[in-house]
Amino acid sequence: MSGLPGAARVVGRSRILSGMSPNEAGSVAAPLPASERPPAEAAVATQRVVIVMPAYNAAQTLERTYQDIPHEIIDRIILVDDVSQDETVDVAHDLGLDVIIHRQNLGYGGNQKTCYRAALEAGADVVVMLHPDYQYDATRIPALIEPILTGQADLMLGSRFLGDPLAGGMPRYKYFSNRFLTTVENLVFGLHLSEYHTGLRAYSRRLLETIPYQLNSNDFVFDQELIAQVVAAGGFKIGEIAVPTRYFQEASSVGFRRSIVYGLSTMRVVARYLLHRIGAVRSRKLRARRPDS
Ligand SMILES: Nc1nc2c(ncn2[C@@H]2O[C@H](COP(=O)(O)OP(=O)(O)OP(=O)(O)O)[C@@H](O)[C@H]2O)c(=O)[nH]1
Ligand SMILES: [Mg+2]
Repeated sequence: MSGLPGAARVVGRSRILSGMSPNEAGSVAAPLPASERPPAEAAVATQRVVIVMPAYNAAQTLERTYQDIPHEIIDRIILVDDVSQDETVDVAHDLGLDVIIHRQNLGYGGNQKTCYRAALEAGADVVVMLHPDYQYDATRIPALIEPILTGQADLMLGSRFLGDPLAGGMPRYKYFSNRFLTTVENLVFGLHLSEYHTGLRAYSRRLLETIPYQLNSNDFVFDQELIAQVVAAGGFKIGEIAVPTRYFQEASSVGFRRSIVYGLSTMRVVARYLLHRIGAVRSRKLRARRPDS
């Protein structure tokens, strides 16, 4: 399958192996003023980086997540609240975030639709999607977005499976089901990613403007549908970097039952992609093409 003409290329393997030290990733040197930088570097520095956080009951973890963000390279942080039952909105306001509040609970995918629309409206060149539950290390954001800023990638994933997910507390059933789904998705999509199920991702503006993510599910499978769309569109480059795994009480609401539903939904996405590729059942969601591909 890897020879499929439309398949996206995986880039960034070398940086994948560049270690996961949060300190190293967090200590990005202060940038020179734009006027003193070489043209390519200045072009990178003028790009707008927007972080979006799809939030649901994140009051306990939001501030910690926020504190790890490398603010010197971020233009804006947008939090979309999906009718949380706790003080998420108050905490977000106290932190000075841009807050959008849903009138009714739409779910994780529905929340991301609002996130990306708002980020594009805010003029983002690069959009980082970060879960506000402190499960993903925000100090890794500079390494995550660099390949997009320099035009080497359109989609970057923060992968826990380039490290040791079990040591970070990932439940064994999630570990094995993630491995299984990732193997199947790699086979069908023709990629060599180490995981597809991470809550730390970054997208180029060009990608978000091309992919009709508005057509996707409002549930957790949204993330998998989006990757299938990116692969189907052809020509977009996908990369990954290592991020540590962190599991703790407030960082995980998806239990065994919901994981089963998620796994089955992911298999359906893969099957739909296959049927679309062989021309048996064309899917509207998978029809978009990268403009210049
Ligand atoms: N909008 C919305 N977001 C939700 C909902 N449930 C969870 N989320 C958000 O989706 C993100 C992922 O959900 P989690 O409960 O953290 O999933 P998880 O158990 O960590 O998933 P694993 O990493 O596979 O263990 C979190 O940042 C939540 O804020 C929901 O009903 N609506
Ligand atoms: Mg979580």
